[in-house]
Amino acid sequence: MPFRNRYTGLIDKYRDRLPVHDDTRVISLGEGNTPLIRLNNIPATLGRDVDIYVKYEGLNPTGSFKDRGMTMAVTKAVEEGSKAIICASTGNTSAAAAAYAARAGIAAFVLIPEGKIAMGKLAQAMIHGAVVIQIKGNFDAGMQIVKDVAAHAPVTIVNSINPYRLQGQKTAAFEIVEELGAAPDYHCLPVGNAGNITAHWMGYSEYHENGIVNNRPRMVGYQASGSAPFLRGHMVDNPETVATAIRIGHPQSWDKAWKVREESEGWFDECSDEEILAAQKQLTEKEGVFCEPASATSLAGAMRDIKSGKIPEGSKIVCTLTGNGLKDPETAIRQCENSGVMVTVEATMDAVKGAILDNME
Ligand code: AN7
Repeated sequence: MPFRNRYTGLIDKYRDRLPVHDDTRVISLGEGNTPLIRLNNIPATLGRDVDIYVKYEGLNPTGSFKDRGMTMAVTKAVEEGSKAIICASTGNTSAAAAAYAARAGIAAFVLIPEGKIAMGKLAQAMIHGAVVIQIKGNFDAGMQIVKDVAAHAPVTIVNSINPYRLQGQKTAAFEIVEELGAAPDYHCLPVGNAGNITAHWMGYSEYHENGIVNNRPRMVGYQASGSAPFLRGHMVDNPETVATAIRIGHPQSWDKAWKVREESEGWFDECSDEEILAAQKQLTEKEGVFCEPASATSLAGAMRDIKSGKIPEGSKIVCTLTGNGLKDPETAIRQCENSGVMVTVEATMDAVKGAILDNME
């Protein structure tokens, strides 16, 4: 059978590094194994000699990195006999929870901040049949309620405070090491609850301790300026940003992320909404890669730190693009209003020809 090479998800692939048994029923949608794309055009615009790769996590089954953690969390919930899962979410966790619960045949309850989640994510939670509870409050308020209610109802929390989530998410670091043949020099991520940066560090450290690789990257976490508790040094009560996925003021992995910064000799920094949107647009226009605004925070920060020399020439840098651009079509379209890329003309050959000639560079 020369062509038999079926990929069946990250639990199957990394079975001996994950907390599963031989007879565990795996709840999978074929997540993981996402592209690591080397940027061709953006590095030249920075005027620096660096290698930038983007890990396109938006190509997971529900369009974000959350699937890596959710396959583990739901697999373990089912193994432990749970009939329902619950989460608070800025959108992507709810989409993943809804899909994996559907796959497992259990119920999902998701708490989302009213009016503050991207359209694609809301559509996903609803179409997969989750019970969507909109709250008149933000993610942080929802998270507190979820913790309280799970102590009084038969539901399993699948937010990243569930340790199986980070176990699943650490596999992204494994994939990067396997593909590059070593860890990169810098790994940049957008930070909300700081679960993902923590999980990546776990993955790199596990491969390092096992002698699979002899280096580890500096971990760099970028936050949106209006939602940047790691920059303020304390929790933020009214987080705001166009990047609604990371509109989080009370990160759940606070202590863990500070430890990651210290152990990896990395840093945190912030990006304005304008920088985030500009990076999203540059990536789509110059590289053909479409990520959601929150995801572009990693590249926005990295580009600034490369230009300033804080990330030195000769570095190999990985930026995680956490979610797919299709999640948030409204922000994408808003980015292109008044840019002249859409013109409306009569339905005639002449009119269309005119539009082509007018817009040739
Ligand atoms: C696209 O869905 O917290 O630092 O409730 O959706 O691990 O929290 C989303 C987080 C980055 C931040 N990029 O990751 C949720 C949620 C995207 C995200 C983050 C999120 P963490």
